[in-house]
Amino acid sequence: MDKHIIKSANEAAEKIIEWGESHKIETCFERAERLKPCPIGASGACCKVCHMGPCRFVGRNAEEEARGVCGATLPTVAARNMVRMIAAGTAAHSDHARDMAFTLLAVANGEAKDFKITDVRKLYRVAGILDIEFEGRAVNDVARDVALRFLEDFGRQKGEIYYLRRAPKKTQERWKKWGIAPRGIDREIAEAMHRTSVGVDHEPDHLLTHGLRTALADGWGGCMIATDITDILFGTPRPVKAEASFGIFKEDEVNLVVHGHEPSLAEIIVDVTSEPEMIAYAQSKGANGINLGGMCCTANEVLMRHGIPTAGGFTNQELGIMTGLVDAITVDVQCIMPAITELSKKFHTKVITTSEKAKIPGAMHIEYGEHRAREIAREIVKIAIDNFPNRKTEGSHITDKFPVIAGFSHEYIEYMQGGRWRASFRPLNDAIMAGRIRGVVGLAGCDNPRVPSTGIHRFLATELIKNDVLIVSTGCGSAACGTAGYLTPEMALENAGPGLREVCEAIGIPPILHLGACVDNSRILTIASAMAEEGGLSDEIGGMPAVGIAPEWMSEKAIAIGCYFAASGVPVIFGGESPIGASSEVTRIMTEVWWERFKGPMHFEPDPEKMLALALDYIDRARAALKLKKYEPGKFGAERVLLDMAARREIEKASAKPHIGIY
Ligand code: NFS
Repeated sequence: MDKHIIKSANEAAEKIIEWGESHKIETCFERAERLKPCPIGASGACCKVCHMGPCRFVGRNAEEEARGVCGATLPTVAARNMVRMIAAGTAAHSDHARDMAFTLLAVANGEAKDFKITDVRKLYRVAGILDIEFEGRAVNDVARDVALRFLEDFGRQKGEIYYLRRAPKKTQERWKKWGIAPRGIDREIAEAMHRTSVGVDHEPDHLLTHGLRTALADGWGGCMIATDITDILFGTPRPVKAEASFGIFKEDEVNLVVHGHEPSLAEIIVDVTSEPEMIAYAQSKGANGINLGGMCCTANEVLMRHGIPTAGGFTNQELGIMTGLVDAITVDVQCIMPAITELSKKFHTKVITTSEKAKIPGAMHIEYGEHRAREIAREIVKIAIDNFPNRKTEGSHITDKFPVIAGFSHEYIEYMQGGRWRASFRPLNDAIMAGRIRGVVGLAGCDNPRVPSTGIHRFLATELIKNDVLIVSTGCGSAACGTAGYLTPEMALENAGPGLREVCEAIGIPPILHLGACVDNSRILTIASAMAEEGGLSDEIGGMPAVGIAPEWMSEKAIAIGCYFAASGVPVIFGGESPIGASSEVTRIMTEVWWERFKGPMHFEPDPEKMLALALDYIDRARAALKLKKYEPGKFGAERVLLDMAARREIEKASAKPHIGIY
């Protein structure tokens, strides 16, 4: 390629891509350039659920006239494709959650000696929600009951998954009315696959309604279970300082990267890298220490709980290896580019797969099992150390890195608004009511090489906070912000609108709150439910001045997440060309019909400016419907005084009655 095309909005990433081009090293950016998406499949107009096809629905009147060999119409096919994406995304999160439930069970049964229950308070809180007696009982007995109850959610055939009860009553009523309360997680996924197989469900709305039921099993099932068990086992996050971008890799230390999604092995690796014997071993090989870094959602998990630095999100995984500084990278499941094994051969990096579910040709495989977690972690760390002397000098060494504040669990967000004894969402609701905060946006989902990667996240992040919108971010949305230096309180001073800035300064928080991994989008559901319960805004999730945006999504998991937000009542905007764009009927159902039924339409909008305008419009329309003060920058209504830390400590000292909250 003679002319370099901007492929990432991140300057450090761009430097590595350019270096790669000059060394004839290919990345997802070149592949995206070369492989144009098939326009038929990309818009949902290709059916390949049987072997009479694939049938392609093309032509000017395809929506009305085109038929597959079986007679299926384009809206049926587009709806089926969408439902299959939801099912796959739900399966991914929920299988992750299942493994977390088995780990919790193994810990409770004393079969995973390297782990313990770290957050007993959270265990009790969860037990309380699940109607499990916890007072006066041994912690492991409670944990066993919690794990077994969660496991019931996967195989239940009738009834409802437990956590639906955490949603506001009115939201639950809507789910019942439209028949989308999920019964069991596995059942909904299996039924989605059944209904979308050849010759079964053909009515687009009927199909998509089951899609929403499956998505709710993801949000209020798989994702929420994964979040809660991870907090119970490894601790509920609270603010922590760390660093992001490629400059986190150290020239004089062993660099080991944890990449993927399941947090258990990564947790033990964090521990093992600080064992004195391991450090001494690294020194014996000429390194000054062991430096652990993260990628994608495993990065978010260990960043949130331990301040382990992140090299970034999805599109950074190849670029990280191209620094030439990564001695080993462990991967488990989800969002791992198989390209990294070929790429690693050009460097000295060892790629290690660890999940029994996932192998990659060309990688070493060391299978993880929770019963011997530490032993496996030590084996992996040793491989990285042994590989340190093989490090070649080539590579695109980058020094850029940015400070990051992460660790905003929903429990901490509650705590920061009133302290341990008065934790609540009152100040946030009040700030929204008074117009200091215009609304809340969940900025989530992947980064994508088909756009200047991370660029739309960055654009929306800056524009939204300028417009006094508080951002809660997760997954690679957080990584995109973190590697751009946006996850700091200073960001509020420099860029936030006057109202949001005041709130951030009073509480001492950044205007973009990093909530964790993609499964932690469940924290946003919990926050929205708490805001509804607090009063003064909407009494259900629907109707809140809140929007979910995944501007650079690429994964089926993102689709499942978007749909569970929509079904819960949050308007959702996804970037890129619409994967159901070929059917105006399916587009109408997902926007107009879902809006009427759930107050949660789902849009696909490739233009970043239009995404921003649409999000602000939803927020302003929700404010008007709630009869809140019209948003005007710098002009606020009356509200309570926000408490700063000192005032909160005074109240805590004076208060005799503990709040039942977790902190
Ligand atoms: Ni989410 Fe995490 Fe990133 Fe997208 Fe992949 S890492 S689970 S799917 S790419 S945000």
